[in-house]
Amino acid sequence: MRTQVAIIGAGPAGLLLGHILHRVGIQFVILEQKSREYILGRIRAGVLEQGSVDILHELGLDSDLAERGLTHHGIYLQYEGQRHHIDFLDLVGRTVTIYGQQALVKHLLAEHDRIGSDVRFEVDDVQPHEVEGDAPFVTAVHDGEELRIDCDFVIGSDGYHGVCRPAIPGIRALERSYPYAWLGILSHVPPSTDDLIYALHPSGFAMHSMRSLEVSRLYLQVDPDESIDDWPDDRIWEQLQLRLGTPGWTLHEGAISEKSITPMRSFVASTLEHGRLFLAGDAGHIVPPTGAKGLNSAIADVALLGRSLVARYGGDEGPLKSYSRSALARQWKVQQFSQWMTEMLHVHRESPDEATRAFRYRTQVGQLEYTTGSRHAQAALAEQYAGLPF
Ligand code: RFL
Ligand code: PHB
Repeated sequence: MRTQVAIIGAGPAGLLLGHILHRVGIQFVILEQKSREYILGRIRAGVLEQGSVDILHELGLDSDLAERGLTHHGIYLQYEGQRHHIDFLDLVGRTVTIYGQQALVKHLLAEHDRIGSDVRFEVDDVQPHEVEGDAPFVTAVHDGEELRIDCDFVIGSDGYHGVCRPAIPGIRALERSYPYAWLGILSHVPPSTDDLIYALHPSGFAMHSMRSLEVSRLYLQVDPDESIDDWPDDRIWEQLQLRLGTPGWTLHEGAISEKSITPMRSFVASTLEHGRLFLAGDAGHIVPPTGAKGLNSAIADVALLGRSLVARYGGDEGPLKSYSRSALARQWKVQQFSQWMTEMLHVHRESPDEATRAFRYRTQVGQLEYTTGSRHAQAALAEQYAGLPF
């Protein structure tokens, strides 16, 4: 078969790119390794930058978001048992929206069903070929049959573990891992806070997020080699109470419906382009979740890549030629913000020396005191959290 753009991966990046192309009549096929049920069940990000919300609105993909998304004017930073509000709206005139990635994927997929897009699930052995030339193609196995899709462009929106990045000869990665992980839970209890709380505590980082006015999402810093089996519900709540507690405030507990441990990593590929193959989203870069930037970076990439492909079909090659450079330039700013938030808020236990660990902790408190005490520092945080321009 033949199409114009072969999209590999039906995460938020691939699904959104399909909609951008559909709007201008560019043909595409989306090939996804997992089942529809699997991708609809995946619980991940929860915060949309204002730019992400604006793009979904422009594309007419925000009906569910407008109904169920929760607009937040800021976040709380907590340390030494005190909670400080950072008011994004007041500082930079922007907001963020709490809307689960799971809900976004569900909506994008439902819209693909409505417009009759060719989205194929449970596709195995996907491989891009001849992307250096003018006639690339993708091979795969679907329903026991070998598939060959001839196309103009191949898009690798296949996440961190995908096949497209390794298909680029000589590609390098700049990366670092962190000596801690996040234990995340979903609980059927109304959030105990209006805005998200990010807390530094001597026992480790904790955070209170939400999915709706009925469902809370909470996270705890744990060691990366810990097993979820060592975290019965009672222990999770006890640590959340300890790390998030402030005088006169109550953290409401509820039934836990999901819990998992996620390692933390920063990763940027040296290029997002090889001939007619382009990478977008987690396929090209990963951030630790503390700045809430992974999903938003995927959306920023496809907004740029979509526009660039539209320009290319209109006869202008320029934007596509500069896609990798432009997307990576934005991504490095996002990387430094995510690393900064992560290191400021997590307890660093790796040094064997107690005095070094104590010094590190006190400088983090100093950094938080500066950040919450200076309007300039608050504005810098607000500007980056609410999102750099696309
Ligand atoms: P995805 O979502 O990983 O989708 C890639 C898709 O490609 C498929 N795939 C293949 N398909 C065909 N053939 C192959 N060989 C394939 N290999 C893989 C996969 O099955 C999958 O369906 O990447 P995408 O679209 O780039 O989207 C990126 C986001 O999912 C990710 O950055 C965020 O979830 C990160 N993240 C957060 N980002 C935020 O912006 N705000 C947050 O608050 C936030 N919180 C989080 C997060 C990620 C988390 N985890 C679990 C990693 C919280 C957590 C706990
Ligand atoms: C979430 O709601 O899952 C969430 C919110 C903010 C983050 C990370 C995750 O920084």
